[in-house]
Parts: sequence; structure tokens; C-alpha cells
Amino acid sequence: MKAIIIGAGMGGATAGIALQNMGCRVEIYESVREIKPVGAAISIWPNGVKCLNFIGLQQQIKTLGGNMAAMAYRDYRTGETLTQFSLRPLVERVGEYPYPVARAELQSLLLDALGRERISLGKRLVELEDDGRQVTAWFEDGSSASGDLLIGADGAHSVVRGYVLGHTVERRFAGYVNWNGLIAAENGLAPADQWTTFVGQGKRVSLMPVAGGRFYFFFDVPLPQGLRQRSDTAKEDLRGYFAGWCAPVQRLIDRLEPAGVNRVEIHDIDPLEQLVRGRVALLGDAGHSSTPDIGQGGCAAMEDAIVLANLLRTHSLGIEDTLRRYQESRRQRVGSLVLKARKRCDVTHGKDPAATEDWYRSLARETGEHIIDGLADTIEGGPL
Ligand code: URC
Repeated sequence: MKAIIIGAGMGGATAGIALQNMGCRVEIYESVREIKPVGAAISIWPNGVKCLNFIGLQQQIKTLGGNMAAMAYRDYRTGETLTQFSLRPLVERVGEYPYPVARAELQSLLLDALGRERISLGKRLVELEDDGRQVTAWFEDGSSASGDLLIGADGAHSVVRGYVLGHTVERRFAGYVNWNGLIAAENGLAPADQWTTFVGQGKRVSLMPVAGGRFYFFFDVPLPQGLRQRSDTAKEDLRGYFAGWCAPVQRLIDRLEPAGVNRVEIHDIDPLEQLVRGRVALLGDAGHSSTPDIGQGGCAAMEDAIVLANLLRTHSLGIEDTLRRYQESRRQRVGSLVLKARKRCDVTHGKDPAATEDWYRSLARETGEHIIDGLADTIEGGPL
């Protein structure tokens, strides 16, 4: 069997490794000339970690992952702790640790495991054809590639999605802007082994431990789309939005290197009815584009990859049949993750200010159980 994969991001690379592990030939085509992941870091929750374990990267992910032993919410103005609790009960319940990781390091790990020679860069997909026996992809440079199946792992702006659905879909602006990056951990910011989030005014500032004594930080601010702000004005912009916030937040802004800060207008896409057409399947953001509010975008892409590879290995009624089974096994799961993230997004970012105030009050009563239940529920919905 030969698979053509469009896109060498997390989902495409994980699918490539999983398929190679089962003896499938894999060719990956990536539109950009240099792979630069969006976002400085990403949380790999235990459902995602299990997918990496499954494809043989258990030791490697452990090394890249931060030690996130605890979780805390703090009041934006006073810095007072609203709730703080160990994540150990979560780990014991689901059987694996969560690992926040630097995106570039994860990407590099995946590409090395895959074999970089499998990837052709600068290949922008322009057309697809499925003749019932083979799928052929044509690229902007006039070249083409054929295989028994094609996986569209070409991200939120997927071209393959248009082919599968027969129409284009609009991304939905989620109503907030996210600034993110990596910074050296220090106690003046937050404890180095804790995921700490400052909340207030429908905004948040979050610090997650990543290996190498670093934090992944992100700032969320409800804002309209299309403001004329750039990453290099991040410091001034954030000083304005977070005026009056407590000392650790001011310290974080002071320490930022604007060149390393990403500014992202957050979008998602309504859950899709269809993830496959004939011999073509959507995977990752191409098939379900989520806000980052439950940290499941990358995890869901990796789940897709291992489910698809497993079905291809264990079923024999033909590619089309297997892809339909993939769609049936994934559609509900990925749709529910998109909607769960959207719901959390709205509560966190003050869409209904009364609901957000209720949430702040509930954090002051939280002992960890409710939050861990929510996290475990999401994690246990995964395939492993
Ligand atoms: N939860 C996460 C979030 N990760 O696990 C993450 C969030 N990354 O709410 N937001 C973000 O940018």
C-alpha cells in the first residue's frame, strides 16, 4: 500500500510514522519550503501522549515534555490563588502524564522519526483526482504523485477539505487574540512545575512548564479581528491590555522578546459532516479545526493518525470501506472536541459576562475535582 500525505505538520507526520510502522509506503508533500509550526508550544494531554507512545516515541516525548505536576488559577489583580491542586489524580486515573512541549522540538522529533527524505517541500496542491483505483495529486510546479489513498493533513486552510466536501467552508473567528511564546522559567513568574493561569476581565495569562526550564506563555484578549498590530509591538500592546494586572504578569511582559512572540487571531470551524470521500481522508485541523481552549487540537490529529493506520492494518474490504470506518469512528469525537473547546472559549473570554463571572467564582470554590473530571473526560474519549 502507498499513501500520499498532504502536509508535514503534527498530524501528517504522525500519520506517516504510524503508516510506515505497519509497512505502508509513505510520501509526504508540504506546500511551504520551510516547516514552521504555528505557535511556540502545545499541550500534549495524555490521550495525545499515548498516541506518541504507540508509534514508538515514548522516551522521546518524556524528554521533551515539561513537568506539569500541578495546576493553579490566580486572580488577575491581586495575584491571589483561587485554586491550586496536584494533577497526580488525573495521571493516576488516565494512566499517562500530560506533556506541554515546544512545537519546533516536537516537529523535529516527528520528522526525524519519519525520515526527512520522505518529505518533499515546496509542493502546493492544486488538484486531486480519484479514479477508483488510485488517487493522484497535482502540484503547482506541474509535478504529481499517486497512491492507493491520500490523506489531507493540510491544516486549517486545507485544500483537500474543499475536494472532500465539494465546497469551501468559512473559518469562524472565535472573538479573541492569543499572543504566545517561550520564556525562561523563574519563580517570580510562577512555580516551574505548575500550569498557572491568571484570570480576570475575560482575559487570561497562562504559563505552562516545558522541558529545559522554560514556560510556554500565552495571553488571551477578547478583541475584534483585523487590528493593525504586529508581533513586534506585542510588549506595548500587552502593557495596555494588562494594565493593573498583578506583578508576575507585568514581569512576564517586561521579559518578553517581541521577535519570539506569535500573535494569532483564534478561529475554529463548525464540525464537518464528512471526513472522507472515496480514497481521500481528512486528518487533523483539515478535518476539525478547533480553538486551543482545551489543548486538544494536536492530540486529536494524532488520534486520527493512529486510528486510521490501525483500521488500514486490520480491515480488508478495500480503501474506501476502511476510510468510511475511519470517518464513523472519528466524526463524533472530533466534533465534540471542537464544540467543547468553543464552550470553554466562550466562558473563559467573557462572551456572556455573567457566565464568566460565575466561572471566576467557581474557581474560588474549586478543589481540583471538577477540573480534573473535565480533563479526564476529554482524555478518556480518545482511542487508547
Ligand atoms: N489549554 C491547553 C488551553 N492548552 O491545554 C492551551 C490552551 N493552549 O486553554 N490555550 C492555549 O493557547
